[in-house]
Amino acid sequence: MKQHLRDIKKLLEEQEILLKRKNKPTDNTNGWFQRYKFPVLTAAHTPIHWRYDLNSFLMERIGMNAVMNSGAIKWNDKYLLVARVEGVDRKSFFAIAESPNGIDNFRFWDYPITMPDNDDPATNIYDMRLTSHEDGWIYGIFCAERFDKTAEKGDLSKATAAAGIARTKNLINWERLPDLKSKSQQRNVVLHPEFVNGKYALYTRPQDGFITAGNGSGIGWALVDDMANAEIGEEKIIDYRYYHTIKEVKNGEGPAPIKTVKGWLHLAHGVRACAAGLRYVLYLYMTSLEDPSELIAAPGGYFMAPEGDERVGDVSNVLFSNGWIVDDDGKVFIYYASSDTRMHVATSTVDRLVDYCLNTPEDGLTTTASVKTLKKMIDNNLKILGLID
Ligand code: M1P
Repeated sequence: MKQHLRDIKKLLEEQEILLKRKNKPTDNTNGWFQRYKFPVLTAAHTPIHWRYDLNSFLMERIGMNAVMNSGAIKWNDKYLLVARVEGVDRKSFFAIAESPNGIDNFRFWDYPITMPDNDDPATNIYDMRLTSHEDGWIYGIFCAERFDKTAEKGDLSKATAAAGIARTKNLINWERLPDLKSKSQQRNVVLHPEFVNGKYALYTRPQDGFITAGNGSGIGWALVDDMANAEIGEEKIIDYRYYHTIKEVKNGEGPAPIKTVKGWLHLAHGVRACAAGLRYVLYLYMTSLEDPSELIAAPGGYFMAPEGDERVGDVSNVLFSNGWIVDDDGKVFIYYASSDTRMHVATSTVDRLVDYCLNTPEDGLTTTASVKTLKKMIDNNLKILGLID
C-alpha cells in the first residue's frame, strides 16, 4: 500500500477510537441528573472527509472549531443531535450526528444539512430547536444573524438576530420559511409542540439589541396563525428576569418543553454578569397543561452550572442547552454544550425533574428569604434524624 493511503488509514483508525469510546457516568451526582465523563461531540468528531484534503499533503484544509448548541430528536430508534458546527471561519452550520444509545458512539452523517436561504440571506445560522409538531411537520427554529445596516461606518460588529424557521419530514430536505416577524430582535425562539387555541405557540426572547435583552424582560409567549407567515402580535412574558438571580441579565428557552402529567417541563438558560464576564447556567421551570403560558413551578437557582473542564472554552463559563430527548420509560437525555466548544450529555428521569421543579423552593430574592427557606429544611431534616423534636 502506498504511504499516502497508509496515512489516510491511520487518520481514520485514530478517529474510530474516539468515535467508539464508551462513555461512563461520573462518580458524583446530586440526585437531579447524572453527568457523563466524556463529551459526546467535539470538533474532533467531525468526519475526516470534511476536514482533510485527502488528495494532497493530507493537511486539514477546512478546519472545524467547535461543535455545540445542538437540537435533539429520537428518530428511527436512534438519538439524533442537530449540532451547531462552527468552522474555523466562524460560520456555523447544522449537521446531524446519531447514536444508538444517546450517550456515546455519536457519528456525523456524511454531509451537513443544506439549509436553503430565504429572501434575506443570513450571514450565520445557529442553535436549532427542533419541535415535532402535531401538524405532522418537524420544525427547526434557529437564530439567523445578519449585519446591521444601520451600523456606523467602520463598525463591523453590529448585528441583528431574527428567528429563522424551516421544516422537514425526513431531516434531510428542509423547507425554509420566512423568518419570524417581530417588533424586536429575537433569539432562542422555540415552537410549542401542540396547537393552543388552534394556533401555533412560540416561546420567544425579545431583545433590544443583538446581545442585550434590554427591555425584553424574560422568556415570552406569542400565538401565531401560520408558520409559513409567522408574525408576533401580542407577546407576553411568562418567565421574568429578576435582580440578583441567575437570570438577571438574560434568559432563554432551551429545547421544546416535555409534556408530563403534572405540567409542561421546561429547560432554559439564565445569564448573569460578573468580573469574569457573563456566566450561563441552566435552570428548569414548569407551566400548566391547561394554559402552557402559566408558570406553575420555578425552583430557585440553577439546575446545572459549568463544572471542571466545562468551564473553559471559546466562550468560557457557559452552559447552553437546546436539546433533550425523553424515552418511553421516562428517561431523559439532556444534551448541553460547555463554553461554546463541545457537547455533553446528562441523564435524568421525568419523575425526578418534575419532583425537582415542584418541591424545590423558589428564589425568595433576598438573603433573609434564602436563610428562612434553608432553616425550614434544616428543621425538617434534624427532626427526621431525631436530633430535635
Ligand atoms: O455565548 C453564549 C451564548 O450566547 C448567545 O445566547 P443568548 O442569546 O442567550 O445570549 C448565543 O449566541 C448562544 O449561541 C451562545 O452559546
